[in-house]
Amino acid sequence: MLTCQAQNHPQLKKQGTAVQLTVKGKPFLVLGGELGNSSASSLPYMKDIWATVKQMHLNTVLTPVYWELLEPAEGKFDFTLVDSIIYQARRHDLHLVLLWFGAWKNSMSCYAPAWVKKDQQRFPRAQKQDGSGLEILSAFSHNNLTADAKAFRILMKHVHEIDAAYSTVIMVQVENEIGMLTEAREHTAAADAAFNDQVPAALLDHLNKHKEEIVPELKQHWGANGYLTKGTWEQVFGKGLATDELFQAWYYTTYTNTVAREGKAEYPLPMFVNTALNYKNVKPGEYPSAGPLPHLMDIWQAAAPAIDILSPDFYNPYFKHYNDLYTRRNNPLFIPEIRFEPSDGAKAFYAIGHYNGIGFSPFSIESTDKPAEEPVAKSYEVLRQLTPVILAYQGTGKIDGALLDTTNTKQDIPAGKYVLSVAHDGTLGWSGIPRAQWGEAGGIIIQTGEDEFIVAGTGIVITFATTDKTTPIAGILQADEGEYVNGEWAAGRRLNGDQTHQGRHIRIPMGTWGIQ
Ligand code: N0T
Repeated sequence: MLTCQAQNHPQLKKQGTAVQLTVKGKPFLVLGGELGNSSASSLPYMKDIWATVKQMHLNTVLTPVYWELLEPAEGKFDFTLVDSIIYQARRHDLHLVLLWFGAWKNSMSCYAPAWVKKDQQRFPRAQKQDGSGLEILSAFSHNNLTADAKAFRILMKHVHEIDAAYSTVIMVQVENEIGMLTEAREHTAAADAAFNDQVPAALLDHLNKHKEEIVPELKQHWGANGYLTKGTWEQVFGKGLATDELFQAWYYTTYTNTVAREGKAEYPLPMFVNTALNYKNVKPGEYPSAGPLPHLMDIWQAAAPAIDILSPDFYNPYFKHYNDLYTRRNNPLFIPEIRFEPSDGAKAFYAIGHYNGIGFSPFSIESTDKPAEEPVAKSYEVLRQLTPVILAYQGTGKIDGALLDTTNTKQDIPAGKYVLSVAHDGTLGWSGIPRAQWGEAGGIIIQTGEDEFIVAGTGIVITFATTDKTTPIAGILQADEGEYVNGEWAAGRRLNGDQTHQGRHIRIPMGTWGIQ
């Protein structure tokens, strides 16, 4: 039975067009929140946080594991913090996603232990073109890689020992927001030598093999009319910052893959990397470059088979835009960070319903005085009830999400012989709330039968049209509000009259959350 247990660790599995996380053999939806960077370094500080996140209906906490505190002296590991966090999470019936703050944290190497930071000969830093050093460990150093990967491997071995039977820990993030600054690539002697060397055949082979599918932003880089043939980086991809970034990406990726692979050798949990998204009109080097950015997805996929997911961190408002980009190339959507703000409530529905998202997680989730009042908490309560249904339908084409705001007020969702038109509740003009204060509305729509739908969310109004030319209108036969109790539908009021605008629509008003 040992092998049986070994195969029962959390893993990613395909269901239709979706990829789902399974925990203890069953699909799992991450209703998460990430702790502030320094919170998990102090057990007294953590004390009240568990109650806060429970009030917000989280089922998973994303927590850093700090290399400097895990391995304060070389080869001497201190598991006190990791153990306590795991035991406390378990006691609160919460899962954990561990974030390995190893060699890189938001480009920098601030979480490297003192014995690494102090020995720059043995653990070299990245250098700029003028030879000055950066507070960034070089990706071209075997010593850096070995030290980082070894610590990570020992962490995963330990997590396996204390947690494989419980699956408290369900996924692991490798490093954090990897990205080169303030130049597009490193200029150490080792980096320069690699740059003037041949482009690795593995990369050329991968790009040639996937020529038709690779993302257009990468393809445009060399035209991609013909096949790539061998040469140095500049011979193959041309001279310029874009090539510098691509080169650096390959080496970040191979490095990160080795760290992940070492960890998986002890305990093969699903592993992901997260991304500091760049913004328009900045050059490589000016934004954290060479990380798992949308234009570099193919590089990361080519070099990092041990990384299962490339994740976006949202600190910009372009939610649909970046989710569309990150769901290319068969990449599953997991959002480990999004700025903690009221719109998260609506966005959680959309990520999970529209993109078959594995999970959602506002950053610094403990930063609230009124946890139960947070929009995301209210959405999580609805999503918690609906989880079995959502998981059963993800990947089947019968689930979708809506995300609406003051400029994007209506979304049509085709569903069999119907078209559901989901509009922002503000468009009715019934609430008296000025347009500027509408806020985001969002929901999930699941078609559970030819003529039956479950809708859940906040601030949405749904009308129905028919695509069947022989019936002039689609009306509402029956509308019930209710909740799911242990996965079973428990109907509340039969909604009719004013609640359906006398049979014209289904409505979950702004400022309320519900399931119908
Ligand atoms: C995130 C977080 C934490 C145009 C920032 C976001 C977390 C890291 N970095 O609080 O540091 O560990 O992953 C960087 C996004 C910059 C905002 C750019 C606005």
